[in-house]
Amino acid sequence: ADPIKASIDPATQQMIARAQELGIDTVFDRAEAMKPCAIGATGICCKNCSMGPCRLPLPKGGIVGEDTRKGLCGATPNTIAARNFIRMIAGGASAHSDHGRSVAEVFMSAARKETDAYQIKDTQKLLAVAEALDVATTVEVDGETKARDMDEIALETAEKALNEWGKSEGELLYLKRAPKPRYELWKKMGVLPRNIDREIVEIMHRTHMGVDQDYRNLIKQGTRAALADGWGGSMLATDLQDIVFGTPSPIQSEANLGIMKEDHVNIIVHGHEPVLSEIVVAVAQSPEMLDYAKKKGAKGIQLGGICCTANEILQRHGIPTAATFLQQELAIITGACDAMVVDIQCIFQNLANVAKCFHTKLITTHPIAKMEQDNVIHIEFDEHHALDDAKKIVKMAIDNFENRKTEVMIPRHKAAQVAGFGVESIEYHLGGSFRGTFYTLNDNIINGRIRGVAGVVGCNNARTRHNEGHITVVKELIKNDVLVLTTGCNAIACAMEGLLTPEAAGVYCGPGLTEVCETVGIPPVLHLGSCVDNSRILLAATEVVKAGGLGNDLSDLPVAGSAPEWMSEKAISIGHYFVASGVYTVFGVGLPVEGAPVFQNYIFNEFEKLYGGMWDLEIDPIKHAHKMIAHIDKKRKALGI
Ligand code: BF8
Repeated sequence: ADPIKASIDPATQQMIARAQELGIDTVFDRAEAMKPCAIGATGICCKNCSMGPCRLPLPKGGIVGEDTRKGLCGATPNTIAARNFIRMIAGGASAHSDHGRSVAEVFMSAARKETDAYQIKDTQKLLAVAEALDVATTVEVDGETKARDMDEIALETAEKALNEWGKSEGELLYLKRAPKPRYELWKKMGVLPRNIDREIVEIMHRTHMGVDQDYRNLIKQGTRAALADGWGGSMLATDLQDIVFGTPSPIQSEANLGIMKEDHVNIIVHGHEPVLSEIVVAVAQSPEMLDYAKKKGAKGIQLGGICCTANEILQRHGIPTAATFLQQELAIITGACDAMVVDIQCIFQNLANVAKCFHTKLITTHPIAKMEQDNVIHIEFDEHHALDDAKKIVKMAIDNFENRKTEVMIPRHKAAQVAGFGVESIEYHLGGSFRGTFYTLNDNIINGRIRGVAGVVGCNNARTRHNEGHITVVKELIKNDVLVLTTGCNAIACAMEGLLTPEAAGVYCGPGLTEVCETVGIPPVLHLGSCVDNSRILLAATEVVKAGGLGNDLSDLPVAGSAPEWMSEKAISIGHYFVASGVYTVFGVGLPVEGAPVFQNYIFNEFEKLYGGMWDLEIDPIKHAHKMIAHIDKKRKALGI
């Protein structure tokens, strides 16, 4: 691959060239060598039974007259694309929600006081979550209302939370956190999720050969499962992590491969669940381990994160971000990565092959995510002996410092960032002291200084130039006075580009947004965390509705969503719960619905009439941003502002 064509980031370009010099292939090379299947990429390959795969390509020149394409069973392109689409939602929703379940289990052990490693850190958040889960926070004693014992609240909250995955009747309790008209709409549409696991299982059933054959009914189940992700599994993951690890608040740090240090032991944590990385952070910063590292000839221990683990430990501890999704192999190719510790999701299997060329210890830690290569070490992490596991891992990295064999080459590039935003800190910075929560933000939207708010999120994708879509879309939005909320790998890309600093306002923003950012001292792009933390965007938007003056429902707001470089099934689930929550959502790269025009039209256009939000696809990043701005303007006009 040509390094310049592969990425806009100089550190990445430098490291791709380095990999080539060393004869190591990376995702960028593999993307050139293997082209995607055009039929699969457009959503019209059905491999749900072994009479197929049935491939139904669009005829050259498009459909003329009736669309007669069908699979062996008669499945139409719409049925096939809808089935594939909601199976992606099932994959994504299960990834977020199973992560949430692990956190709920850790929260339960903390509530039961079964572990030394985890405690209840944020009792404020615990009380808020308890309330949302219908857990009493007060008791009546002799006719007097008193605060209920915190341990009791924690225990009951943990039980109620865990119940959300598999309760036998009722509906998800968090749905009522949405604005009332939104909840009522979901009810009317028949899409209120019953429990998290059930909606995912039902997708697998309905998409089995010969079950649901109506694309409208299929996507309805997709909507239910996606809502169970956004307003269920993901939101619970975020909330319970905040309770156990602390709610983030603005914090300074740095981003890009240049955060690694040649004279330090470099430990890279990569994946998604903060359950392990939180403890690794604590252990790596302990005097005992620092002394040990110094004894072994290192100046200290440098921690760095990749993917959403990076976002989690950045938000809560200011640990610098080493890399986006597509740079993961490059972190090892620096020759300075003494250990890479991975848990779940977004981890390349090829890391093991790259690690073989270096001294790097690649450590898997999760029982559901192992690798077949024999140079990979598996240290299974368990919340009941979390500290011992973390010590073992950190010590292994330190012991490995002296084994570096290839010449170290760490790119010098890194950028400063301010991260750690959330509903609470937006309220703090953009709230009003008298008029309640999000008043100042609403006021600035109404007076036009802020034209609207965009959630720009999601992955990198080797099918498009690394970070180019992310950065172009975000810069175009802030130039047009749209405040950006970011998560996931978009947040990392923005950090690497220097967009997560208050100073970026004066450089890249339109006059209105510059004024607001400079007055309150915030960056024009607010980092809200990992991909499960997209739930923070839902709740922030709900606070905006509550603060008044901008309509009664999420679909009334001048907001839009975007994932310019998406690749994962999780992104589809997120996109769909944004859409079903009333948000116009644009994806880049391509969507696996293009081969089924009727289904595509249904979720791109008809959906707006049903949910107020709809999907769109735009590969050109400037046009992509302007479609979002046009939607924001349409909503402003409808509000009369
Ligand atoms: O959950 S943005 S590449 S890291 S999937 Fe993966 Fe995509 Fe990055 Fe986090 Ni989200």
